[in-house]
Amino acid sequence: MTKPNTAAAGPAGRVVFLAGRGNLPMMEITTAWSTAEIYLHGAHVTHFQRKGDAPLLFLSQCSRFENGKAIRGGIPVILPWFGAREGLGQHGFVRNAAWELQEIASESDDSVSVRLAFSPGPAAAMHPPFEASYVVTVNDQLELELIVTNTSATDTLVFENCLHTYFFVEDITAVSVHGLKGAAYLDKTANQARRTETDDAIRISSEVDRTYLDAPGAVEIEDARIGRVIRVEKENSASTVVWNPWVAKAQQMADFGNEEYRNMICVESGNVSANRIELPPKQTSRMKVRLGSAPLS
Ligand code: TA6
Repeated sequence: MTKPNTAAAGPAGRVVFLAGRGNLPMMEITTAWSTAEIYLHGAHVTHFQRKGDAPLLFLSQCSRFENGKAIRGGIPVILPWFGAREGLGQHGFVRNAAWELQEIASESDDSVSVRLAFSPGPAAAMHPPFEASYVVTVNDQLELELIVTNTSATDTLVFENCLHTYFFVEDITAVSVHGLKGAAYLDKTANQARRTETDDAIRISSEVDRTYLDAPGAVEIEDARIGRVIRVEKENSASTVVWNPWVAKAQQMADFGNEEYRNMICVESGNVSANRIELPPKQTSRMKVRLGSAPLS
């Protein structure tokens, strides 16, 4: 294991520490298959790209990179709640906070793993006590594991988690999302109306903001323009959220370009709403997400 704050060079994997956008500390990871970028701010993965492939993740050209603000794009880590909370920030507080680098492992197969830990600050003080760590493993895929421990000796920790992944697409009108047929979902564009997915292939031609519940299965994003299929595999994630802001919402977001809705789709993996987690005292919850891509056959 390499101590933090040094460039790690494994058999072929490499981690370099840089001052990223907004001068925020970030790690640039190179493997035989791919490159990735992770900011300590929010433990935010902002880039993953397999050699010869288009970037897997979307990152807004208008994103802010400043403490206390969420980065727009990449993979926001959402904890300990999803969505709005009266008088509190949306999507919890860990995505706006600095995480600590705990260790870097460069495996013999050229994978590079980075483990980060959430260091509770003032924002966490008003919330029941928990510890969180996040392991990002980079090879020809991107594997993410979000680990939450209830540090209370007496109380159950009720929380939501979500890896709010923004995927890059060439043209949203040539994209379809597969794997959610038959799942119940809450439609945020219709005041959280409860509906059932009837389509094998979900296509986007207006704002879509759906929380699919009891949906633990893999989801695929087919991009006909790039000619690739992105596969999202999950362990211990019962919810999938599909979001594209479309025109009006895109214009309302200061940290998102008016036309950028054409080049992104969020397919988010977590445990939200009725799938929230109730974690007994001193217990640990682990959620794993694996992101890969292949040519569209
Ligand atoms: O995951 C979908 C969603 O909840 C949308 O409703 C929209 O609010 C999006 O998250 C982005 O939220 P943010 O707080 O990052 O602007």
